[in-house]
Amino acid sequence: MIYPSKQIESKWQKKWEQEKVFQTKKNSKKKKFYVLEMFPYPSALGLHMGHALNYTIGDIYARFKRMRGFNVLYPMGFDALGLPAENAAIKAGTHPKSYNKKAIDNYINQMKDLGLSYDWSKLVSTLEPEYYKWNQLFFLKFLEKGLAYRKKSAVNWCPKCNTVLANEQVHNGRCWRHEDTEVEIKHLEQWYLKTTAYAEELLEKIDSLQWPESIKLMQKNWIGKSHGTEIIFSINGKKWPIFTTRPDTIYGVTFMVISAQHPNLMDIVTAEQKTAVNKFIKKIKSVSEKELEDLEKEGVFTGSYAINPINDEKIPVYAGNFVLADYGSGMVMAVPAHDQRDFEFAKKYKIPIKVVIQPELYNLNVSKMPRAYTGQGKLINSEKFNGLENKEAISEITKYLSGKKLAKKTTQFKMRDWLISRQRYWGTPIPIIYCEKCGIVNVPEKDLPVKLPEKVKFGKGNPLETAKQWISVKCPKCFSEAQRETDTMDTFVDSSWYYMRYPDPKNKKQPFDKKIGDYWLPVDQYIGGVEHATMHLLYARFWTKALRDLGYVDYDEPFTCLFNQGMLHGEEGNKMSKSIGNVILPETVSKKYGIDTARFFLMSLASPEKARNWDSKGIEGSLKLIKRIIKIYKNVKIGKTSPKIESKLNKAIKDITEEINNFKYNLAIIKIRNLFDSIPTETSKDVLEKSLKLLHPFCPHITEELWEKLGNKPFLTLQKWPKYDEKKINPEFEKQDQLISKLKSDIEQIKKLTGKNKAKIYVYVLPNEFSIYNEFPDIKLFKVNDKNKYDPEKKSKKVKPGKPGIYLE
Ligand code: ANZ
Ligand code: ZN
Ligand code: ZN
Repeated sequence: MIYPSKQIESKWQKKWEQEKVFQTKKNSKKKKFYVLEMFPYPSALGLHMGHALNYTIGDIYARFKRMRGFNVLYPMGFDALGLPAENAAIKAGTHPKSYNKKAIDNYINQMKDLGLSYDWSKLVSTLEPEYYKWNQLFFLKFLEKGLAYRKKSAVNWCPKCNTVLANEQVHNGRCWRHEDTEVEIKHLEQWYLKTTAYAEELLEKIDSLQWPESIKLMQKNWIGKSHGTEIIFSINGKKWPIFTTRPDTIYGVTFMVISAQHPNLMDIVTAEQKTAVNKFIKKIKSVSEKELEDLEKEGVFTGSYAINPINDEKIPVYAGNFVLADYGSGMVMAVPAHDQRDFEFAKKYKIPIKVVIQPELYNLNVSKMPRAYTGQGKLINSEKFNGLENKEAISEITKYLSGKKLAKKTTQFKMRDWLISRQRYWGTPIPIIYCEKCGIVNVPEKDLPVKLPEKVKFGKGNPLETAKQWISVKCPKCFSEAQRETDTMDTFVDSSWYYMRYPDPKNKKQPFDKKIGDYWLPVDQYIGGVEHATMHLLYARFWTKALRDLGYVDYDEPFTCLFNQGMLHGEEGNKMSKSIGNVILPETVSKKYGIDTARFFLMSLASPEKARNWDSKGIEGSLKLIKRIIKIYKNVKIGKTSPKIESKLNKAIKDITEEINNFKYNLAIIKIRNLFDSIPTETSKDVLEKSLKLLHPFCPHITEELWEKLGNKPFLTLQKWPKYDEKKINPEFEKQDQLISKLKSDIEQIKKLTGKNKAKIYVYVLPNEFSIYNEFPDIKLFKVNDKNKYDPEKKSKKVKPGKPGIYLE
């Protein structure tokens, strides 16, 4: 038996629940604080220790903020729609709904066992029609505002997911869920949300967020604002604008490339080239912007020529695989001497290369160039612009062409609109009806929610297409027979606003009450993994701005502060996974050590943002400490306090407060250990109580128990966080303390190096330092001038102030 952990844990979990301790109060005078972890999608596998780590990080923060006097909202919910659930259900031979409900119940029980202080009355589960109804309402509102639309274009298709994907969900040409699966291109008519309408604001406001710099940078790059010039070339008498960031190279253009996926490509393909172009289009795959660098550049001549507006030169136009159809105008002016992609293309198809930028220190020789020259220099072969520094030439040439109405300055964004159609069952039905007479008709708001039909056939294609009764519906406009849209919404729609629903989760009339929403939001502290940098976090920011402009919310950004927790890996350093067999389950650990021990241990392993490996031996150390604390509180004599422990306690309060606030939990843990280790056999109730409060966020159950044992009424978790008194902190004690920790770690070090784990330890100190080390446990202490000391290796000879000698035998 370790200590009666199970008994203590269930006792306090029950009490917290019965007395609704964690329910957020209405009309509180306290300042609000909203702590949130990214909600999970429920899986039958349940939570493993990695999840426990994530939620414990949030729970510690929520408990801390509550004790610090904030009105805390700390809710939990489930991202229950979506493909993983659908696939898992198919595999398990059950319906996604029952599969999910079961998984959710299990998650809730597991979360309660972890001692997480959620306000369960705020639970949100996205599979409920009462939730996804509002997805549908927002969609209709977006349609009205022009923020949702339907278009046909080349889209990314994952053959494993059997559905299209958004750009953000394609990572290096592969599906974000299937790293081994290359996406394919299909030309489909799909629903989009106009995220690009907010590109400028999404970019601009990043700087105002207290997020990790790396995530901010990823978002900036994803949005990808580029300043450049639009220059008009003409092809067969028609105007064709192109986007370039390098108008200074315009005299070096020796060919043009139009995207092979360009919707108007065929307009410029001549009769002779049609067969060749068609063959080429069939052959190539679409690529994402990131891959363009590595791609083998390929193309085919269209048969047409473009006229360069600067000198009326006639240049061939190719269709190519390395030009994106939906960036700029989908066509580029190619300058092989100064652009690597163009260079590779020119070499392959033996197109002339013309140098127009000369570096300062040497001359470029076209026939010997191993690659494009992309650096700075002076213009050559550029008529009246010769001799200009190329940076100057950018604006000079833009100005010159602008004067002739052949160019203008513009900006371009890399970000694309969000493709939200999915050809899958387990999602929010898109509230649209297709009528032969009226065309595309919105489902009237009063008919929402459009509920998912329960009876469908899973197997090939979109299961919703098998729900014939559900599909056929009367047109709301003309009442003739019509058909429902069978695409469902991307699940990232659900997670784009779930955090707005938590404060008012049962509202039947609206997605949420505006007043309640504006009180609680934005989320003050959001906690989650980095994998959502350009998916969820971008979509949620878009959603917030769109809802603001629709009058639903008053704030601009959903998540003020963001914390990215590190991953917990298996003992051997691999990602926890069932197939490797290295999954650590909280139930197992908790049975063996108690959940407080596990929580304490997880936090001591590393700084919360760092990755860490599970360590089945290390946890013993945490258990020892918990048991020691229990023993201290059992045996302690309540009486006088001493200046030494007061100093220690006040310093600990000061440091730990700061450290928890900054997510330096591992540092706080070191101080906590230290504090409990120095509690003397007799001390004041105040010292004992304050120390418990500092430990509470990490070990909530055992601290409640000891709080009660001290003769207090529950609940410790509702007590005020202790304040420190600077005057009581004595630097002299602090220094002594450091010396003792130093000695402790030195001894550990020597034990490690010599492998002498159970050795007797002899320590030699200067006479005036004797009293500092006097209470150090389990050592034999000598003054260096002690004639009778045992010192076979003469370790006492090297002793210096603050540096004791150590001998292990
Ligand atoms: C001529 C040129 C010469 C270019 C040179 C670059 C270097 P960013 O900074 O990413 O915006 N470009 C334009 N539209 C494109 C498309 N749809 N697909 C692929 N590439 C495209 O890059 C802008 C540059 O990317 C543009 O400037 C254009 O090539 C190319 F020495 O024009 B440049
Ligand atoms: Zn996939
Ligand atoms: Zn109709």
